[in-house]
Amino acid sequence: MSRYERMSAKFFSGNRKSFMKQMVKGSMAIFHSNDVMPRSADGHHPFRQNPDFYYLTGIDQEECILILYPDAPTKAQREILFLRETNEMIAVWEGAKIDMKQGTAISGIEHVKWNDSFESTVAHLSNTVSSFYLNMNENDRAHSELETKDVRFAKEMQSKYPLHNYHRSAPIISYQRSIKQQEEIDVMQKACDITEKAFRRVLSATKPGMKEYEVEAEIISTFIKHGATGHAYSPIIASGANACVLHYVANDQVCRDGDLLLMDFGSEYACYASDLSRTIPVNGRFTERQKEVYNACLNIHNEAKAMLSPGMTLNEFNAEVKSMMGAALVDIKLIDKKASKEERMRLTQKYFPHGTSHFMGIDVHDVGARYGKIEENMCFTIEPGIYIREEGIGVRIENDIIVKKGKNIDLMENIPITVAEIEELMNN
Ligand SMILES: [Mn+2]
Repeated sequence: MSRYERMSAKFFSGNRKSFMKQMVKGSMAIFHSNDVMPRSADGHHPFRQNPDFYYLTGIDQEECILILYPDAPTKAQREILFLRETNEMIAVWEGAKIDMKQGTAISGIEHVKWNDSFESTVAHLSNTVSSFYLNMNENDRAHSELETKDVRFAKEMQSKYPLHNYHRSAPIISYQRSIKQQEEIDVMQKACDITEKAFRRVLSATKPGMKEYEVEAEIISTFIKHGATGHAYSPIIASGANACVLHYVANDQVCRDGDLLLMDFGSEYACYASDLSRTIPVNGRFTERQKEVYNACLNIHNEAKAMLSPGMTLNEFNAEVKSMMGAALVDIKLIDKKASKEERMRLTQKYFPHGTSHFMGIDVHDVGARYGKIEENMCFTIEPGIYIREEGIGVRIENDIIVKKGKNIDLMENIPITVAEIEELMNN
């Protein structure tokens, strides 16, 4: 059972095949499910599958393991999936887990075993391989005190098999995941469409005097109603000057008449993210100044969207948008025309202190090479913002884009974005 329409076993098989093609001879790769993260007492946080494990298997369940061994002695040992067996206790408290037949149907892996035979299987095959590929979260923005399943496992393997060679899976699979296939684009489109529904709901529900969390409630209710797992990340619902706090997630203030409301939220569907930012007037009408700032940001958004293309690096692209923003900030009188180049850069950074784009996919800040060249079918957000603390104005406008050699695909092109569209929908 699954809340979402499953992706095809063919997709997951293809991902494994591509990965195996890049392994060195005589090696075995091992991937794990994520830990179930403890909360407090006997509670735990909602389970979130390891993105690489999901990408290779489609199995959205804890305590599962994958072995890839392309030149194994027998065909049955080339791909082995280990699942958590349902016992009487699990059946009563949690319900049935994925069984072997379902495991094959979901992943396309013929050879499925229970996870209690994993260690003996590795021991049995270990003397036929010279190296292991192990996985780790190598996201360059990650920082955590916690030791993940992958790190614990790597230490365990290295102490058990100290004479084998070890390779990192992350560089291979990160690159694979950064190039989106049609089936992934379809799923992300679905996530974006659910996000659109929530935004339209917000446009008709928002009124002066509402609490920010009441707006948040409209969003999550729409997400769940349409089959999303929930939020792809903590939603930001920031009215007035709160919008100038980039990661504001308290969402507990009153939306006041005359203020803008900046929202950054996205549904997660079938383990894939969407990521939207919109800024609307709480009372349904932008003031002249708000309109001026909003349209400056929207122009940059549109120009950046058209400019993003294969061949440039993400850093080059971000730098280019920054300089476009510098000019826009002169137009809306936040930077003096005669300011020196250094002064202009300093002030641009003050009013637009973040990058324009990040990779998106299974994770909202997805894997991808910051210093590599942008390629066709990579997915990025485009999210310029202008934050004027002294005026209590913060604007960010964000869509999700698939890079194409010709015109890019905007997965959010149907989501209202102009001043006229937003005002009309808020007032009818
Ligand atoms: Mn984003």
